[in-house]
Amino acid sequence: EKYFLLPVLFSAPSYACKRRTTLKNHNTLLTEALSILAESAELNEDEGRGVAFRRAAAVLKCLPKAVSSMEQLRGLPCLGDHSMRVIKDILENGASSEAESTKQSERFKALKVLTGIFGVGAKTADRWFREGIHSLSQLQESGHTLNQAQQAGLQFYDDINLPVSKTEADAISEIVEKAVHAVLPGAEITLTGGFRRGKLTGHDVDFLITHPEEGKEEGLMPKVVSWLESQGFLLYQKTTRNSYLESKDGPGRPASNMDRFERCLSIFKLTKDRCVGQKQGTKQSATAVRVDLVVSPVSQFAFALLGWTGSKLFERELRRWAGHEKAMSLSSHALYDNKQSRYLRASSEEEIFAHLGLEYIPPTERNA
Ligand code: DCP
Ligand code: MG
Repeated sequence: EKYFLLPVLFSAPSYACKRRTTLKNHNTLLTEALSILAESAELNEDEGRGVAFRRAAAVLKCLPKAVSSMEQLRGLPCLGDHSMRVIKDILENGASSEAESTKQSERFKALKVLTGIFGVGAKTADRWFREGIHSLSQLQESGHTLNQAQQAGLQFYDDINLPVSKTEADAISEIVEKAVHAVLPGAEITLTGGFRRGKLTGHDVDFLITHPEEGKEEGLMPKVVSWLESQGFLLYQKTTRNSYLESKDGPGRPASNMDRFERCLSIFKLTKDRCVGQKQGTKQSATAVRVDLVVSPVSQFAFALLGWTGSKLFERELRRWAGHEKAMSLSSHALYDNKQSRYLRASSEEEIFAHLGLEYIPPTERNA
């Protein structure tokens, strides 16, 4: 008698918002290569190609085991010809030649360095690159006038490009709570973004602030910012006011995924006690940390929380599901049912998933 080992066949729903994606990734070699190609596409402002690689990487992230052969992938969604070639290359040769050459290309390296400056996006980086600016020193010598954000981005470049740890995020949380409670007792602060999904590091720290009494949150941000400034916690900040009511988004067309909350993009100064050894005692050192503060009225809080928890792909897929499968428009402010021509209220993330006809996925499983 002969026994044949059948390969484990994988399957997964094609919408990332229907999958449970924890931080345990059994296919990092594959997903890292696909992420490089996604990043490169995004830096080249090829959004479609970027999303295709992100979707492919996300499908592999949710698999319960490492992929060992191409046959196992039959039947998996979101894996296009290009992604399949990349995966095949890695399974056969241990690495993707395309991802490797991308990583080493002058353009990719330069665009990474330049977009590493807070306030510099793909467009600006590409323009500078074509002018022959490939490094920070070349940028400084170029005599380009930088805006305030970019100047701060350059000044704190090294700190900002270091990952933020959970410990640092917790320290920032304490400061933000102190600031918010000093100016509005009863206000509530929630850590969102990657840290809410259980990540141990992030590129920034994201907070959502609200007050249980609707309207009490109005005018909060400038007060919080003043308090933080007076205590010397801010190295940079730019506040944009709430523009939801005057926006043209309206029913059926909150197409833009940019939300319109009162938002503060900032750079915090975080001082930490660093043990330098028993003899020398403790020394104080400081680091710069990117922090995003968002204020939401409590009536929109559940939508804001869902929208700011991510991951970016999970959010995109939620909106795609809502629009394509349910004829609904989901934003970080509201959910509109196009068939019933009305807004659907929700006071928790669970209710929003239910409105969308989706099984509830907790934050730690939204790491698509
Ligand atoms: N987001 C949004 N609109 C924006 C910016 C962000 O809806 N204009 C959402 C999507 C993100 C989440 O907020 O998932 C947080 O944004 P980040 O860029 O900070 O992403 P993460 O926190 O997931 O990643 P990181 O850990 O690198 O900070
Ligand atoms: Mg974040």
